[in-house]
Amino acid sequence: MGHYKSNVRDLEFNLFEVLGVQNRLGKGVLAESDEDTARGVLTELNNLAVGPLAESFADADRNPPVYDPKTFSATLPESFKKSYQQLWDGEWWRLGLTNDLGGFGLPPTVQWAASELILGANPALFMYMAGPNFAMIVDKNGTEEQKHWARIMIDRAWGATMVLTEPDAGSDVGAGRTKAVKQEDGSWHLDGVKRFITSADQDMTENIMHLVLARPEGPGIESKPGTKGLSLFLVPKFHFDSETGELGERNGAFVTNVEHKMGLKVSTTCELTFGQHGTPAKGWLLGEVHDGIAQMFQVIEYARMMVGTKAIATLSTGYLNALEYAKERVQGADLTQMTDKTAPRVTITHHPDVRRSLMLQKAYAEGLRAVYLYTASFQDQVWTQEGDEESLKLAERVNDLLLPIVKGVGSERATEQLVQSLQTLGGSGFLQDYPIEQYIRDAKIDSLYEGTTAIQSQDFFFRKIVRDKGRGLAFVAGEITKFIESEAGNGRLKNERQLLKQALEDVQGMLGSMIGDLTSSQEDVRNLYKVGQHTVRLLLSTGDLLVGWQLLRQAEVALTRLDGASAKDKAFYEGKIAVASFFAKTVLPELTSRRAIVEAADNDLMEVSEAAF
Ligand code: ST9
Ligand code: FAD
Repeated sequence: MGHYKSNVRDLEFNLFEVLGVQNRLGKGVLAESDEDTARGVLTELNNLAVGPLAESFADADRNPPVYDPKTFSATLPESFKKSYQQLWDGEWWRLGLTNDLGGFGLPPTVQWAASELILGANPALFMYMAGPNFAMIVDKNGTEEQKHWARIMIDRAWGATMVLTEPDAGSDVGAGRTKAVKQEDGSWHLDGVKRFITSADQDMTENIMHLVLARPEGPGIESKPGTKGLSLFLVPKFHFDSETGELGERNGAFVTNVEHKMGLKVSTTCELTFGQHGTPAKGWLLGEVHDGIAQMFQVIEYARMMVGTKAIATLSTGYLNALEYAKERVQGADLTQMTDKTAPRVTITHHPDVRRSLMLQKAYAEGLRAVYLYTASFQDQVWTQEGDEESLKLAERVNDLLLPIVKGVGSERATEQLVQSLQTLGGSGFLQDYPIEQYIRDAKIDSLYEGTTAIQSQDFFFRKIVRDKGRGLAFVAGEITKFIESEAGNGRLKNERQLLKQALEDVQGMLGSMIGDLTSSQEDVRNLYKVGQHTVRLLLSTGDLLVGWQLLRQAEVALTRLDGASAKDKAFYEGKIAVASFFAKTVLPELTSRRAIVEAADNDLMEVSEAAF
C-alpha cells in the first residue's frame, strides 16, 4: 500500500448528499456531465492517485531535483517524471479548463474534489501541471495572437509559472524592481532577479511560459509606484513560432539557483534572472494593457484555493494514517483498569486522550474539506453563470470572502493537526518509515506562499469584509442563522445549535470590536495597531465557526440517512454526528475567550521596545 489514504466517500457525501451538485449537472456548460460522470471521474482519478501518483512521493523527497549551474537547468528524479507522465497521459490537465479549451465540462466543486486526490497523493505533480490553467488566464486576458499562444501552451503541454517575488519584495509585491523596457518591435526586454519561483525549471516539458510582473519603462509610459505600477509579461523559456509553436532560440530568462528546503523538495523553487546573461529576456505584455496586478490576481485566486486544498488534502491523509496506526497499536491498559497491572493491554484507540486527538484531526480534516467545497459551490455559479446579475455578484463576493479562510485557516490548522497525527504514532511517527514527517515538512509551506497567514487575515478583514461593506459576510451569517433557527435533526442537535449560536455571536463581537478600533483610528491612527494584532485571531475564529457550522450541517444530513443505511454507511453517518457534536462542545466555546481578548485590545504590545523582546 502506498502512503496516500484518500477519502472519496467523504468527497461524494459533500458533493451529492450535502451540496446537491448533481442538480446543476446536465445543463448549459455542464450539459455533458451527470452524477455518474462526476462519480466516475473521482473513482478513476482515485485509482491513479493512490497508485502511480503516490508511488514517487517519498522517492522524490529523498532524491530531490539536481541543479546544474553550467546549463542553468534542473533535473527531476525519474520516479517523479513517471508519475507526471501518467497524470498527463490521463488527460487530467483538462480538469480545470473551460469547455472551449478542451475541459471536461465539470463544475469547480467536482474539479476541486478531484484535485484534492492529486494534491493529497503528490502535490508537486499538480503544480507542475499548471500550464493549461495558466493558459486559460492568457486566453481570457490576451490579444488574439496571445489567445493562439494559449492554445499552443495547452497543445504542446508546456509548463508555466507565476513570477512575483523578489529578494526585497515578498508580501510587499509592490516593492518589485524588475523592469521591462519597450522595444521597437512591440516586445519588451526584462531586467531583474526574481526569487522563490515554483517550477521555473524542470526537464518534463519542452517549454515553460513565465507569467512575470515587472515595472514597464518607455516613452509614453507613466511610472506608478507600488503594485499598480506593475504589468504582466509573458516570457517563454524558449522563443517559439507564433503560428505553430515550434521552438526557436533560448530566451534570456535563466534559472540561476534552485533552493534547498525543508519540504516539498521535488517542487523546484528557483531564482530566475532576466536579461543578465548576455541574452535579452524578451517578454510580451499580456493583452497589451498595463493591468498587471489585477491580471495576476486571477492566477493568485486559483493558486490560493489550490494551496488551501493541498493543505487540507494532506491533513486528511495524515489523519487517516494516524487512525490506521492507532487501531492496531497495543499499548497500556484501559484507564479504568490502570491500577491492575495484569489487566489486558488495549489498542491506543481506547485511551481518552488519543480519541480526543483523533476526533479533533477528523473535525478539521472533514470540516475544512466541507469549507473548501462550500466555497467552490459559489465558484460553480460563477462558472455556469446561472442566476441574475445580483446573485452572480453575491456568489463572487462570497467566494472572495471565503478564499482567505480556505487558504489561511486550511494551512494553519493542517500544520497544527498534522503534528497531532504524528503524535498519535508516538516515536514511530518521527521516523521516515511513515509518511507523516514528510507531510508536516511538505505542508508547512502552505501557510507561507501565496500570501502568508498574516496577509490572508488582512485581506479577509480590510478587503473582504470592510471594503465589501460586509455584504458577503452578511450572507454567510444569514445562512448560519437560518441553520441555528431550524428545527431539523429531531432535536438531537439542539445543544450544538446553541453552541453554534454563541460562536456566531462571539465572532460578530470580535468583528464589532475591531470595526470600532478601525473607525476610531480616524481620531487616533494608532488604533489601527489594535486591529493588526487581532486579524489572524479573527481569521482563525471565523474558520472555526465555519468548520463548526459545516460539520453540524453534515450531521443534520447524516441524521436523515441513518435509517436503513448499510453497516458501513451507518458508521460513516454516526461519525458525522459524533464529530460535529465533539467540535461544537470542545472547540466552539473557546471563541468566547478569544472574543474577550479582542474586546480588551490595547496597544501595550506596540509600546514594548525592540530591545525588550
Ligand atoms: C506564490 C506561488 O507564492 C506559490 C505556489 C505556486 C504554485 C503554482 C502552481 C499553481 C497551480 C494552480 C493551478 C490551479 C489549477 C486549478 C485546477 C482546478 C481544478 N483579490 O490592497 P492593494 C489586487 S506566488 C483580488 O492596494 P497592495 C487588486 O487589483 C507569490 N485582487 O495591495 C487591487 O486593486 P484594487 C504570491 C486583489 O498594498 C490591487 O491588487 N504572493 C486582492 O498594493 C492592489 O491592492 C502573494 O500572494 C484580492 N484578494 O499590495 C503576495 N488583493 O484595490 C502576498 C489585492 O483597485 N501579498 N488585489 O482592486 C499580498 O497579497 C498583499 O496584500 C498585496 C499588497 C501584494 C496585494
Ligand atoms: P516577508 O514578506 O518578508 O514576510 C516575513 C514575515 O513578516 C511573515 O511572517 C509575514 O507574515 C510577516 N509580514 C510581512 N509583511 C507584513 C505585513 N504587512 N503585516 C503583517 N505581517 C507581515 N513567489 C512567486 O512569485 N512565485 C512562486 O512560484 C513562489 N513559489 C514559492 C515557493 C516556495 C517554496 C517559497 C518558500 C516561496 C515561494 N514564493 C513564490 C514566494 C512567496 O510567495 C513568499 O515567500 C511569500 O509571499 C512571503 O514573502 P517573503 O518570503 O519575502 O516574506
